[in-house]
Amino acid sequence: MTVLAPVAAMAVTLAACGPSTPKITEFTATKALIGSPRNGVSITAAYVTLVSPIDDSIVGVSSTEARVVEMHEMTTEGAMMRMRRIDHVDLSAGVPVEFKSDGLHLMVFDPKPMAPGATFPITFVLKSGISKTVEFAQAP
Ligand SMILES: [Cu+2]
Repeated sequence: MTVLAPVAAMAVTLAACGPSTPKITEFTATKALIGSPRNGVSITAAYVTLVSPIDDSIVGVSSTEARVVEMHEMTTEGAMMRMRRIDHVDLSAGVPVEFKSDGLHLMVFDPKPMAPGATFPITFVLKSGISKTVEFAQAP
């Protein structure tokens, strides 16, 4: 009976090394959320936290489900909040970069309608050549 325990432990170890384990050169994405566009509104914002294992730079964002996706930066000038489009975002190895409502964010233009509970794909292209599609959940 005692031989069963090591076998079970090995099965758990193997499961942890399964195909879902990210490659070392891939960035990780957490807290990926997109706002649901309201009726008649053709723009929405998306937020995510990215961590790259290497120094890299985001040089492109796009979605098969939207006409255009842009990276924007929010700045405060006096009492005015302004946002401007930026063409790249640098990633330092291991340092989280947050796209959030009061800083860097993603603007999604003309998104296709989202079914309830469906995720929304946004593809990030990095300077290193890595590209990855992140599935964004609909914000509550
Ligand atoms: Cu914006």
